[in-house]
Amino acid sequence: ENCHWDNSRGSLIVLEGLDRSGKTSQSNSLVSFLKGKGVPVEAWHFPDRSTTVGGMISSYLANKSQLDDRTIHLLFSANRWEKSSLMETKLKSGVTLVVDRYSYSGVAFSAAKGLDIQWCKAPEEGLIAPDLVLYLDIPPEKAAERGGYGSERYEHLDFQQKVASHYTNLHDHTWKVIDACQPAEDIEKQLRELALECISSRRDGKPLSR
Ligand code: DGP
Ligand code: NA
Ligand code: NA
Repeated sequence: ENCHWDNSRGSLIVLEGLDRSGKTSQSNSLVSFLKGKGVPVEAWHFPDRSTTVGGMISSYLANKSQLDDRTIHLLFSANRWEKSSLMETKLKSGVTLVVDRYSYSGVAFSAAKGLDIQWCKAPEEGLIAPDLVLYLDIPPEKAAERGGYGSERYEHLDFQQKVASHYTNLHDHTWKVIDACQPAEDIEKQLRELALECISSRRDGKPLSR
């Protein structure tokens, strides 16, 4: 039975995890499920490679350009900022956004290069805060076994191990940690329940926070 989702803002639901944690297929599956329930919802993904800034990020990830660590950090952040007013408009109009990666990726991946964590967090301050972060937890070694990494810059086991250790320091009250080594259907089921619970509780009118 579909619920009535009107009169409430949308939820900002973020999926995080290492490369090859299954995030992208899980977020697509979650969005299809929510659409089927009548929830106004869109799938988003950062980095958004379709913008000018996103093109620079994409070229960097493909090793086609070199940028210093702080420069690329700020570009990833700018890529979230350039979408933030659209994000706000969508959420306020009642659309739930399921976002594959957000500020936590920004901090975990740059901190893995040795950059200071507070410095990494600073440009993220003021972005819209997620209502729910679904962390797909997988040991880096297991992720590496999953058909191997692609050829992008960060897709190496030693780097992913560092990213994993930084992610564990970023958990806050909005996080739910899901064991990503479970069968895909079990993960799907848990994500669906958590997302529906989050969306229903938005009807209490909790405002967006930063
Ligand atoms: P994806 O398109 O989700 O596969 O992400 C591309 C790669 O970029 C992936 O290795 C994760 C990494 N990444 C995503 N967001 C950020 C960010 O904000 N900062 C940094 N340094 N890396 C990021
Ligand atoms: Na990737
Ligand atoms: Na991905």
